[in-house]
Amino acid sequence: MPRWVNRPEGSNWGEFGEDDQIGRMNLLTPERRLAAMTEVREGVAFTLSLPLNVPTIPFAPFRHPPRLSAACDEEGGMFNRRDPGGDETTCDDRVLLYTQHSTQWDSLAHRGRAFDADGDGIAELVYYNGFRAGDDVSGADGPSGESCARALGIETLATAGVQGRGVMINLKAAYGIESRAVTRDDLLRAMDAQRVEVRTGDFLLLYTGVDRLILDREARGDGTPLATAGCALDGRDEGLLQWIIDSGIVAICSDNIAIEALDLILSPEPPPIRLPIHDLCLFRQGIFLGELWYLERLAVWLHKRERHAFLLTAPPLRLPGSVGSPVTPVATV
Ligand code: UVW
Repeated sequence: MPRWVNRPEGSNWGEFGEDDQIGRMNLLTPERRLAAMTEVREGVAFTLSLPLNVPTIPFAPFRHPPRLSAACDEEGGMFNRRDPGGDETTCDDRVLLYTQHSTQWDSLAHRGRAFDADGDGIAELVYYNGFRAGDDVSGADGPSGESCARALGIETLATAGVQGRGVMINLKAAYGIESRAVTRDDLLRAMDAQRVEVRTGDFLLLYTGVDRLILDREARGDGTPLATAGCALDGRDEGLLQWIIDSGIVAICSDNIAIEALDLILSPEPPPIRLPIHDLCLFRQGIFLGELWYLERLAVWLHKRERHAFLLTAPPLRLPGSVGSPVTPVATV
């Protein structure tokens, strides 16, 4: 039995099964993965993550750089001393990690909304495919310290084999680094100019140039308003939402903070749906979002060669119950 009687308009709930937890990632078939391998022509690899310890981004002041420290042994002592009676030594460490501080994946447990899934006139908080806040996504520490998603956690992505065809649209080359909410027409114009072909099963990467602003921010010390810099998708454009639905893409990733323009959430009177791209992708369609990726070097390399496709390998941590994960993606061209 599905977990819902009503499903939201524009959603694909149930289409991959009533218990499905990976959404559009189901479209990444063995055949499509094989086809992605043909995009590797030179064997050059690009690491697409920022350092995990970039300074706190002002828009998300509750997410902090990792706090790394030495692990203790059973007696509470530190490692890195000579083994008793031997010549060897060991060093271990531990980390307090905000999973969505730097380069990251959002799982489908990251954003849901109030919706009358039962058809009883009462809007409850639900996530993709009707999984419930509380029962399925607790938002609290579990008894053994595990948090926070009993369903839809990032391990569902980790075990889905995150490797396929990546395709980049270079929005910085098309529109510069000024703040711009990118509509469907803007996107299609850029794709046309760059001869980008998006296929079912693709990971869509949007390069905006915000990664460089993040990396240079401390050196410049100029308080660059990262939340509104560069291009970001315009979630108010219904045509763009429909394009995402029709495209067959399995994920959208970008070097900016949130993939989408943040005008609504930053406005003095925000509407009920403040992050419409998150709503469409994570809640209605099961399309994964990758934020704060480091795309600059790959974008420059592709642009020079008038290429746009590559093999992308980007598994998150297999951390059961986590709603997000750091990731160190690799693009091979
Ligand atoms: C924002 O910060 C708006 O996005 P996310 O929570 O997905 O990182």
